[in-house]
Amino acid sequence: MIVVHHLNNSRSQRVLWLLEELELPYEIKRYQRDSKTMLAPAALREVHPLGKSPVLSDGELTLAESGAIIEYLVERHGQGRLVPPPGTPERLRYTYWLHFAEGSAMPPLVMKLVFDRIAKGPMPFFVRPVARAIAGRVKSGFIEPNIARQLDYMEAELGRSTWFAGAEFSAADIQMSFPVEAAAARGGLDAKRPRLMEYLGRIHAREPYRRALERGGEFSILT
Ligand SMILES: N[C@@H](CCC(=O)N[C@@H](CS)C(=O)NCC(=O)O)C(=O)O
Repeated sequence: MIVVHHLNNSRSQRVLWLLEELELPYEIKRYQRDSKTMLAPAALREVHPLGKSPVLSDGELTLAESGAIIEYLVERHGQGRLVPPPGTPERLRYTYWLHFAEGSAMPPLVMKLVFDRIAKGPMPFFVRPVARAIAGRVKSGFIEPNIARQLDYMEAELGRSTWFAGAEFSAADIQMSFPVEAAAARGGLDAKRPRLMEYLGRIHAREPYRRALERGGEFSILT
C-alpha cells in the first residue's frame, strides 16, 4: 500500500493530487506543524532522517523529495499517464520543469518568507532598524528581482503551450503548481501575469485537485 507522510500546509499536497490524478489507492499518515515554529514534528524524522514532507512509503521503499516521488509514482504506477513519450521535445520540457520547480523556483520564494519573518520577528528594539534594513536590502536587491524574472519567464512559457510541458497536462504541472501557488500567496504574482493566474484557475478546477484537498485537509502555502 502507498502511504503518504503528509504534513499540513505543505508540498505533500502535490503527492496527494498526483495519486488522485492516477486514481491509485493510498493512505495518509498525518503530521502537524508546530504552531509557533511551523516546523515539522520530530516524528517525521523517524520516517526519513531529514524530517521533511513529503515522504512516500510503498512496500519496502521509503522515498523523500517531491520531484523524486513524482517521478517514481509516474514510472512505477502511471502506465504511461501524465508523462510525455520519451524522446519527444515535450519529454525534455517535462524533465526541465520537474527540476525547475524545486531547483530554481522555490529557493527565492522560501528566502522571501525567511527574510519577511526576520523583519517582523521578535528582537531587541535597538536591533530592529538594522535587521529591517538588511532584510529590505536583500529582498529588493536579490530575492524580489529573481522572483520577478522567473515569473516573467514562466508567464512567457505558458504563451508557448497550455501546460508547462506542452499541450497535455502532465505531472510537471503538479510539481510546478507549488511555486506558482507560493508566488501568488507571497511572491507578487497577480493579474499582471494573466497566463499564470489562468493556469492556477485551471488547476484549481480539476476534480482530482479538489479530491486531494478534501483528503489532505487544510492547505495554505507556507514553506
Ligand atoms: N525539496 C523538498 C523540500 C521539502 C520541504 O522543505 N518540505 C517542507 C514542507 S513544504 C517541510 O517539511 N517543512 C517543515 C520543516 O522544515 O520542518 C521537496 O520538494 O520535497
